[in-house]
Amino acid sequence: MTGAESHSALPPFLGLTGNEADAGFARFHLLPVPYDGTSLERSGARHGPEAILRASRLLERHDEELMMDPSRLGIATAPPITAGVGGPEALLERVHRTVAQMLSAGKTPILLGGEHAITAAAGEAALAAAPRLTLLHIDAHADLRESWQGSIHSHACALRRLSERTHLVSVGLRSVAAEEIPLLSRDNVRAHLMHAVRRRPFSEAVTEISEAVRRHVYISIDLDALDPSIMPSVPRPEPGGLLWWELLAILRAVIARSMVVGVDVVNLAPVAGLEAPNRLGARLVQKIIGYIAKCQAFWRPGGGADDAPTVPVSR
Ligand SMILES: [Mn+2]
Repeated sequence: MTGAESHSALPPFLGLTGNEADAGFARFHLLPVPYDGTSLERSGARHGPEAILRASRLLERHDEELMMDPSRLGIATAPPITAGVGGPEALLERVHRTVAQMLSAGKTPILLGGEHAITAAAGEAALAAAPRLTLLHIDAHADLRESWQGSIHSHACALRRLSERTHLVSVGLRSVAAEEIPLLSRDNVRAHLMHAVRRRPFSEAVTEISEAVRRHVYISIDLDALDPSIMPSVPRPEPGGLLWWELLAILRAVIARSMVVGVDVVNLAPVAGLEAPNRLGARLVQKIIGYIAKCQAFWRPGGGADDAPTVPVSR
C-alpha cells in the first residue's frame, strides 16, 4: 500500500455513508489537504485533517441551535491532496484545480488543513468563479509577508498575492510584522486587530465585520484565531484570541448576509492525548455547514447575481 492509498482511508465526515456522503448528491465537499511542508520546522498540521475527520464521528448530527440535521444536504469527503513530487507549487496547483472543479459542479468546497498556504490556491479558484468576493480571513497572524524562509509559497505569505486583488476583511489579528502593517490600511482591506476589538462591545465588531463583507465570500479560518485556552493545538498559539461563541457569532452574521463560495479551516496540529481541540475543529466545520444550509440560498457558478436574496439564519 502506498502512502497516498493509506491516506485515502481517512474516515468520512460524521461517519456518513451512502447517499449523504455521495459526491454527486452532496452539497458540501470536504477536501483534506494534510500538508505542512513550507515551514522548515514542519508544524504537525499535516495531521489536522485526519484528527478532524476522526473527531467528527462522535458529534451529534442534529444541531440544537439550528434545529436541523445539516448533513441531510450531503457532505462528501474527497480523497486527500497530499504532498508528492514537485514541491509546494505542484501541490497548490492540484488544490486549485480540485477546488475549481468542485465550484463548477455547483458544490461548496470546505478545505481541511494542513497549513495556511493552501488558502492561496483555493482562494484563487474562488476568485476566478466569483470575482467580486470578499476574502474573510480569521487568523491571529496577517500572513501578508512577501516571502518567508526563502519561499513565496510559505504559510506566512498565504494571503499576500490574493490581498492585492481581492477585498479582504481580516479578524483576530494580534501578531503582525512591521512590514505587514501598511498593507492592512489599504483601501481594499479592513483589519480588525484584537486589541481594538476588545475595547468595545463585541457585538459592534460582529456588525462591522458582517456589513463589510460583500455578497459573495470565501471564508478562511486559521484555528489560531481562537484563544489558546480553547485551541492550544496550533503551531503558533498567541494569547488573547476569540472564544467559541464569538467566532460563531461572526460566522453566523456573515453567512446570514452573504453567499459562501468556499471555506477553509486550517492549522490544526493535534497534540497527543488532547482531544477537545480536535473535536472543536470538527464541530466548527459542522457549524459552518449548518449555517450555510440554514440560509438556503446557495452560491452557484454563473448564478447568484450580486443582488440575489439570502435568508437570514434567524428565520
Ligand atoms: Mn495564524
